[in-house]
Amino acid sequence: MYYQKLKKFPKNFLWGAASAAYQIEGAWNEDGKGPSIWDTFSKIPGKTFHGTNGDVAVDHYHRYKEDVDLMAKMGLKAYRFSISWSRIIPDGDGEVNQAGIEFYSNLIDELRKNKIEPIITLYHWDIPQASQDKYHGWESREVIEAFKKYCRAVFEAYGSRVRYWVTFNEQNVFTAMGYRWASHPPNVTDIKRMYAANHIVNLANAEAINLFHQMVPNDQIGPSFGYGPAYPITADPKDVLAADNADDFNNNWWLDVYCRGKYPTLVMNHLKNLGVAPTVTFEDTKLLKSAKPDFLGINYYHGGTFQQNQIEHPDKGNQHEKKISKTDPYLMQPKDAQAQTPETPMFDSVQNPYLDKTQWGWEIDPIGFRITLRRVYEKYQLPIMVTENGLGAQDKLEANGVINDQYRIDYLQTHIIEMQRALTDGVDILGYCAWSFTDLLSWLNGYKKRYGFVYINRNDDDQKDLARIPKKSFYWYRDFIRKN
Ligand code: BGP
Repeated sequence: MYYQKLKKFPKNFLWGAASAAYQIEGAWNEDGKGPSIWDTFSKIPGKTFHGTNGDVAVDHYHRYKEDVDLMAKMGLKAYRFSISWSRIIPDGDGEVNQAGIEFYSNLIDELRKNKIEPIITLYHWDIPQASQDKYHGWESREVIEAFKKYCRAVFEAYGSRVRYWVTFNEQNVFTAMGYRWASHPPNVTDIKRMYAANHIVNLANAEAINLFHQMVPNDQIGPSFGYGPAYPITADPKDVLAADNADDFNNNWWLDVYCRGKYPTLVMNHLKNLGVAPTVTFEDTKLLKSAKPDFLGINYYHGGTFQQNQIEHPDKGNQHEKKISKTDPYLMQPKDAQAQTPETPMFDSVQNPYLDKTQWGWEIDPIGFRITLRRVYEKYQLPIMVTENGLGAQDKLEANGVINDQYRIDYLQTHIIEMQRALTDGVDILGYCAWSFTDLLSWLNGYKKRYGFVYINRNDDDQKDLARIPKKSFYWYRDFIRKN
């Protein structure tokens, strides 16, 4: 690559960290909160790692002041968190729960007092159980009105104090995990239902954006997408085509709808041929086209590498090692069950021989981050907010109270440099939220897989004292933010 002097991050760049309600709050049934689908699902035996759940999580609900205090000590400029819908409207579409409104109101005030920009996610996977029961959750159009009612309540309560809003977190992940693999609620394995629910979420996303623009005209809103660049394993045009197909199925299928109000032709045709395409009315298309996000949230962990499918091309033999993981939500083929992925004859997911992996087998690919930012920006021309990026690892609390997570520092540093290269290339980036601020509950990996700058003294079967202990990466990020 030719030599380029790196552009400086702008003064108002939002150096942040992120979290999600179910993964940190706890207090699952306190102060009027109703149960969400995760409260129910995590209690089905065998569904989560060692039966872990978010009943207590890291008790952020009771310790938010201590947590914000640590954020301030770190010099954080932004904090992304999600609102639990069933704390605001416990039964999904009935009365607003004032105690719920108050909790986030206090959190926002605490953040603002410390000059930390709140970034709110409206939906990080936890629809009220009541809406699931009453409307079949995202499978029914009626849920859109309920979602709008919840949005209206929080835009009204916090609109004047919060400038950045995320509609849906990783729609690609929660629909696939929830409806294809049954590894998330609502525990379904039916791709026709998955594509139908996904379409309803698209409509809800568009309605939320339009409502926001009416109610909070000067601030910004957009979805957060779990993006992975698609690489072909070789220069064989058949592999290149496979990677193109994967890109369409894994990325464009959502991003085109968010940014252009239209499903990509190839995937739509394929789904129609398979008889699993969603029903899209004329009115739907009008709505999707009318909603314009102000920015795109990108969650980046890793990409995917693809080869021509072995069923379609048996002559090729199986040269490349297939990728299979039961707990990686970014994998199109987490289980070797072709029946559940009738779309995938168009591509096979394989290991990338050039990349190292995390303890959980996720590829570590900082350059893929630059590729991500450039591809997405060039294609959709929207400012990008990096809403998640980070390393899950088994951290060790040493006898002297130190957590030496140099590997996390290395991970973040290499990714941030690639982000700076993308910025230098010309990508408009608003901020970077590392996943996560404190350690928290990993949906399917319990409390063992840690991401935080702050260690939480608990494990899967023992809540211990939930003490907050800054890791080495905490001080590294603090110094990094100061310098930048
Ligand atoms: C993203 C989610 C986060 C978080 C992260 C790490 O998909 O938006 O909520 O969980 O992935 O995933 P995991 O905990 O499975 O390692």
